[in-house]
Amino acid sequence: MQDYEYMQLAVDAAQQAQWRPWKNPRVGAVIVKDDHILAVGYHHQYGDVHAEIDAYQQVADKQQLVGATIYVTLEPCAHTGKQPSCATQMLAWGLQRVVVGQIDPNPLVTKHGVERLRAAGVQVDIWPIPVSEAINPAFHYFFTHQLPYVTLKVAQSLNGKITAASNEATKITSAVVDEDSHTLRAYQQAIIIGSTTALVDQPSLAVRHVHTQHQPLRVIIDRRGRLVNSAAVTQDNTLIITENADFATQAEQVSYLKVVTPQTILHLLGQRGIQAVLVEGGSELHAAFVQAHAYQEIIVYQTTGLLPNTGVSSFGTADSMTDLGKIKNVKVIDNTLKVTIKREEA
Ligand code: AOF
Ligand code: ZN
Repeated sequence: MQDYEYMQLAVDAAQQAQWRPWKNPRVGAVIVKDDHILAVGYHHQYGDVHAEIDAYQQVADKQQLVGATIYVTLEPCAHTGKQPSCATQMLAWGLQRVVVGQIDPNPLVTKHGVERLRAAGVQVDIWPIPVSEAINPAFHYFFTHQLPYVTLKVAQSLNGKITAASNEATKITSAVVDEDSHTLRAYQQAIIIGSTTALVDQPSLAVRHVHTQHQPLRVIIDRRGRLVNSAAVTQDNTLIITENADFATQAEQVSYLKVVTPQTILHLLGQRGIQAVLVEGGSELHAAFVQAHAYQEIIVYQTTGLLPNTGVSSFGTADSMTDLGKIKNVKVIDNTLKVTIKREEA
């Protein structure tokens, strides 16, 4: 087999972890000797052993590693975090060659892993295509921009409405679609909603149907302070962002910003180390993020049901969908189209 086939195996292995590595990247590793695969490993879960070590542990006779090649989708780490440094551990294996899918954008690691291996005489080749970014868009975006990667999520009727009327919650998706959107939630560190959605829907914003060890932070945008005295103020794992200074002094989880805009919200969340956020609406909040070009991706669950034409439109308008970006993927889930749109960076 050729290099690219082994690297593809490593990518496939990385993807198996799905949402479980959470804010760690999904990483895969394949160990090869004399054109034989010795092991395939990946980073299973946030806090667990890294991909290289997962593969290493599967090689019964460690002698076989002498002169072997490892294909790994992300640069082996050079720091001690929840796990000891992979690059350092790998030095003892007697590897001949390490093929790295992409340099790690985490400044604790960037190029240090590669340098450590090269300094010990190991041949390190960097893959010409950024392999890891395709698997971990939020991880790479966060470390290159110090801002969260933003996904806007909307479920709409065939005529582009999200509810029958404002101040009314309308359920338009099926249980099967809900399971998919909970998987989407499981990848995030925060979910943002507006105050109207908080008051009308009172969504728990928790990940259900999908097993995860990490619930995303609930972020409620409440510029005026309409949620004073509401249950949200004492709900755990919640952050309320407001321009109302009085409100902000009343509870620890209420943060004051002089001006609340998508940019100031994202800046605040980025400072808290949040890499991936899902903006679940309502339409005013979605419209603000669209206008500010403050998103990387939009997921539209397009159902076949109809809501009254007088209902509330997604993104505040009925006809803006075409300007949102390029459609990258369309999938059918239980009679519903799941459309993935990526914004074209200017
Ligand atoms: C690798 N292989 O499989 C992963 C890496 O706290 P830790 O020890 O888990 O370290 C997390 C950081 O290590 C993470 O931000 C990223 O830079 C790197 N993740 N590195 O060599 C892996 N998951
Ligand atoms: Zn590592």
